[in-house]
Amino acid sequence: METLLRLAIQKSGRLQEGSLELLKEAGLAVNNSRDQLKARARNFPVEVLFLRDDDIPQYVEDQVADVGIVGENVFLEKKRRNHIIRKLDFARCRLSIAIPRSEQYTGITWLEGKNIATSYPVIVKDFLSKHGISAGIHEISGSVEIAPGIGLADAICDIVSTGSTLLSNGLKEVEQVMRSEAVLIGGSSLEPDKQAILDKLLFRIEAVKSAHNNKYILLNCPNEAIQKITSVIPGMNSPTIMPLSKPGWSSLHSVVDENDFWEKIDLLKSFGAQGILVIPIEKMIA
Ligand code: PRT
Ligand code: ZN
Repeated sequence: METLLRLAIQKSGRLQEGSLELLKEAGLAVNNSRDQLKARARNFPVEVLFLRDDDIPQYVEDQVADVGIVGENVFLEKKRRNHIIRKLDFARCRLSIAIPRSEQYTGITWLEGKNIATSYPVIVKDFLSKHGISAGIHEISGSVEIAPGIGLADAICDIVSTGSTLLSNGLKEVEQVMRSEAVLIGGSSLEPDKQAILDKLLFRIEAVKSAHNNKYILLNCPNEAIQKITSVIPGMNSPTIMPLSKPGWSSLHSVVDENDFWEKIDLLKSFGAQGILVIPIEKMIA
């Protein structure tokens, strides 16, 4: 029987789209019709299991799944025998403590002796004990943000993304407990043929992620500026330079990191670059 790497992803919710999108960009054709529990990629030895995110760390520990995609917050909360294989750079959010806007927050000691409602009791307990605070923790599984309003708790600890849920519930964020993003987790070590499939998948994920972080850049510049410009955008190896039909001018092609993109553009302009074109890269293999 053919060896398959079993990858658990969220069945429905905030991680599902990003997980499927990543697999698609990595070239895996996965059918996802509603109500199915698993799907075999048509062109890659991976079987995708669709599960509730909270259950994924356990399934990975029990080797029902070989690897899984969850939020870092869930990974930390579940404290299973899992490790992070790779951060995946989507579903970014933070886990924060929030209190009613009308309260005056005096620092972390404000929380001493208070009641905190959360779906993340393990993480909150760790955070409080790290700061020497003792507070009651009230575990609830959903709609945590309404707890202070109905008198269930003095504070909450929940996922924040834009902050609009807190705002519309009259709460303000006072402590950031952790930052989170989607992560690929694994359990115990894999048999060699599964590890080989995982390595192949990771290679593809790497190509997809570096493509997202880089742009292809084309520009025209006077020949005197080529050296200076090359020092700013050296590219993967070195830029491609082609003469323009206009004497003394060249066209230069390279790759630029998305993160310091705008600063570099300003610099390139000051060196005399013109006609700058920036194009997304589909895949990038160093
Ligand atoms: O059904 P299942 O158990 O699988 O899903 P779930 O309901 O437990 O999880 P889901 O789909 O809501 O979230 C899955 C993961 O997405 C979380 O564990 C986080 O790692 C990540 N994530 C990213 C978020 C958010 N952004 C987010 N905004 N998870 C939840 N929220 C919620 C938050 O709980 C709050 O209610 O959105 C609200 C806050 O959003 P803002 O934009 O108003 O601040
Ligand atoms: Zn969940």
